[in-house]
Amino acid sequence: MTSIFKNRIALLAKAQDLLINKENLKEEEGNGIFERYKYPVLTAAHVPLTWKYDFDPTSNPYFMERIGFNAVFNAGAIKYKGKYIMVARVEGSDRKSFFAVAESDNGIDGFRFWDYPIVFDAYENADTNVYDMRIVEHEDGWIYGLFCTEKRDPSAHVGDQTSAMAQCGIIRTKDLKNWHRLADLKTPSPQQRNVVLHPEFVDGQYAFYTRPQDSFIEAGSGGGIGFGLSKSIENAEIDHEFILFKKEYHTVYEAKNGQGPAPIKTEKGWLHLAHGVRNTAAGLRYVLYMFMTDLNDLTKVIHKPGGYFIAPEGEERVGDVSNVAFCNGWILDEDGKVFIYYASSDTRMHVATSTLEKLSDYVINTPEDGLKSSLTVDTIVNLVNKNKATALAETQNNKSLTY
Ligand code: BGC
Ligand code: BMA
Repeated sequence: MTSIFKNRIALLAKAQDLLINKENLKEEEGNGIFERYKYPVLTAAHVPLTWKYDFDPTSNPYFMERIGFNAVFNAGAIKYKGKYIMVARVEGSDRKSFFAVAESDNGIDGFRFWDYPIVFDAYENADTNVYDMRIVEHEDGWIYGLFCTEKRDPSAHVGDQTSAMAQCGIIRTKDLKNWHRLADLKTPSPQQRNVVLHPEFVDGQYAFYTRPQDSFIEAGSGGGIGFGLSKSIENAEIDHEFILFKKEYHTVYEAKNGQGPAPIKTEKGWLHLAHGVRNTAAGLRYVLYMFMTDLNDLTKVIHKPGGYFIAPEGEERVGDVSNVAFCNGWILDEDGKVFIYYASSDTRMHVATSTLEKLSDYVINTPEDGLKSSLTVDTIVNLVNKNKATALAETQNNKSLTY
């Protein structure tokens, strides 16, 4: 064994250990709605060395990297056996992505990948790439993973290597280790991305949030977050899609939008986290926004705070696909704390923390988007007037106390 070999193993193992064991720090100055943390929680640097290096000195005397990893992002999340689990999208340097489980004891640091990435069968041998898994513990007793399966558009002409088809793949498990592939979801729309399973049965059927799209990139005429029911999950098929949250002119979801993780049930309604996209001269900008739907009618939006909830900030703005915040995983703890796992710029994972109570307050009491500058100004003026009245009442109160 050469000394290069030994030194490199020691160096790399130590650096990774330091990274994984680094304590994460809450950023103090927030907006009162959620807290950000100083360090990303999962990155390409967290990928186990055994996935990258051949540890045999005879076949790898220089201890060279044999398999490269580009990014770790867009993770689904679940609390399982007391551990905070992310099912991350890991992307190799070959641009293929796949899924891998990472776990932590406290949800904000110490995330470590399991020994192997998730292995499951290709459905009819059709996926070229898979990404963005939503993990849902369904009331039928299974844990489901819904993800986007992508392949080249078979009708694309020979020179066109970018036209593609996106659909929803479905796998399920009981232990997060053994996964079984079911048939891909069928819907009336030509393509699908961001499909999410609702955790409860609706009228005895499986319920899905969908995102119909006319072509691979454009949401097109059907644009918005859709909803549909299927009698079966083994051969899931939605006959009718209802658009519950449309994209809208001059909002943060002008170009497209999509459901994030599965919604969380609260006393007041189902709490949703979604992404909204607008097109700019510098490309697409992805931000996160929230809304709430009715407990008895899942297609009815009852609260719709204006603007974004989380937008990429500081170093989050830069990465492989810059100016992107994306979220497909969150965890609700028994004590009401919520861990929001969001990715920045298709590169790394972060966590933001809040509580169910604070998020409900945010969704219910944030003014709606009036869809016009003048109405935005009216909302500000109303708030300033209210604050003046509060201040006046306070002074009068203090005065009467001193008499
Ligand atoms: C990428 C996704 C992206 C999609 C649309 C896919 O090829 O893997 O990350 O969302 O294209 O741009
Ligand atoms: C999409 C998503 C994500 C990605 C985003 C920005 O359409 O499905 O995979 O984060 O584009 O590239």
